[in-house]
Amino acid sequence: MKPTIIEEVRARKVLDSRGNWTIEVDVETCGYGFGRAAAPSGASTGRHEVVAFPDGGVDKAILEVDEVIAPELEGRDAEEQDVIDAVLKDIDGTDNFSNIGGNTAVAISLANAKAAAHSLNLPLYKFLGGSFSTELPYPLGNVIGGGAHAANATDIQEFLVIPVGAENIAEAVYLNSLVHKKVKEALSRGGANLGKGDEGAWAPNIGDTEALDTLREVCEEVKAETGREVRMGLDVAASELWDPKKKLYRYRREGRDRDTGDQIEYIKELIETYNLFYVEDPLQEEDFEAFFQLTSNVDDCLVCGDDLYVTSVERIERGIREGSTNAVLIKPNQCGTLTDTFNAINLAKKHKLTNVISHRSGETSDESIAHLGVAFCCPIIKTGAVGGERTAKLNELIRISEELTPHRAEMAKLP
Ligand code: 2PG
Ligand code: MG
Repeated sequence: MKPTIIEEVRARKVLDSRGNWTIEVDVETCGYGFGRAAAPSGASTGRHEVVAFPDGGVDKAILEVDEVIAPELEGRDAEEQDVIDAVLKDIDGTDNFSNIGGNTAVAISLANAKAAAHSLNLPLYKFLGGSFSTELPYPLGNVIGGGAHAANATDIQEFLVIPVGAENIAEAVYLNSLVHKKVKEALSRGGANLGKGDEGAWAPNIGDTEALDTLREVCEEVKAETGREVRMGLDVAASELWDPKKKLYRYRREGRDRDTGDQIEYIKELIETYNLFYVEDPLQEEDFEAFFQLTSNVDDCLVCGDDLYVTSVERIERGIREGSTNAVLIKPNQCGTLTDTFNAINLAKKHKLTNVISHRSGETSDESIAHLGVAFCCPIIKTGAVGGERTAKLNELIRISEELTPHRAEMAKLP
């Protein structure tokens, strides 16, 4: 029998980094292949994401795996990822995974790929990417945050850094953590509180401009000390600020409302003032046109869609037609399967959009996205800067780079 034939699929509930239950799946093959994956979860979820869990929550999802999904998958070939993913869609029978849950699907889909890779004695990135997987993504990590990820902090959800001057992955991940440390020092000098948000970023009781000024100062300090450039970015998570009735972006802490035109001007101004490398979801998730207005008016800045696209091929196609962004955030659990994730990445790549593979705010120590980033040649990985569930991915990239070293372990080319 082929070593990749699935022998057993098991599901259990485990805690995520917010202390909520999530689903973890083990897949075993008859060639002693083993794959384990756990689903993450969002706090600022996009409206068009697939449904994370069915009615009845994680317990119902596990029951579904035991009674319906596992018997259907056992005996099939784990190497045929597209078939496995199609079976999951078939069993679910909806277009948003509301019956079995997108998180159930993504945990099975990833565990399946890992089991197939293991059966063939290959690391996941190599199994998925083959000889194309030779470069490492730059880590994009948030070091200050607020919005839906922390109470009484900034209006903007994430203040991010990317070590564009790093020469290798170890240096890159260290530079982000160095910024994180120095932000703490800078904030305590200024007397700000030092709580943390869901992703380990500092969540001080300060305004957006103060956060940006602090971060700029720290990036300059790091450059002076190490000679390496670290650029800044934002995840505005603008759908969280948007009031659909008033048609205004409401910055509660700042005490200011902005209409769509003001919002575009404001973000443009921030990009120019702070030389931002990256801006995610600067506008609300339904406004493809406003995204276009911004993207077509800025130079040298990645404008990225997260809630806008929710890793959906149809929505990315629309963004391409309308010129909405020049980058796409990729979160496997927004669409539910590895096949759909792969299709979204390929579509974006074909149209010269930059792919950013990403964690969720609620995470586990699952390191799959590090492999997906390398396998699918995403030049950037967004996965926080510190904290066990974040460093699980960052440290995995260091391990992968070691495996690549005899041939090449270069950093990806940034746009
Ligand atoms: C985001 C993410 C991750 P969440 O908005 O990009 O940083 O947050 O998982 O809560 O959607
Ligand atoms: Mg986002």
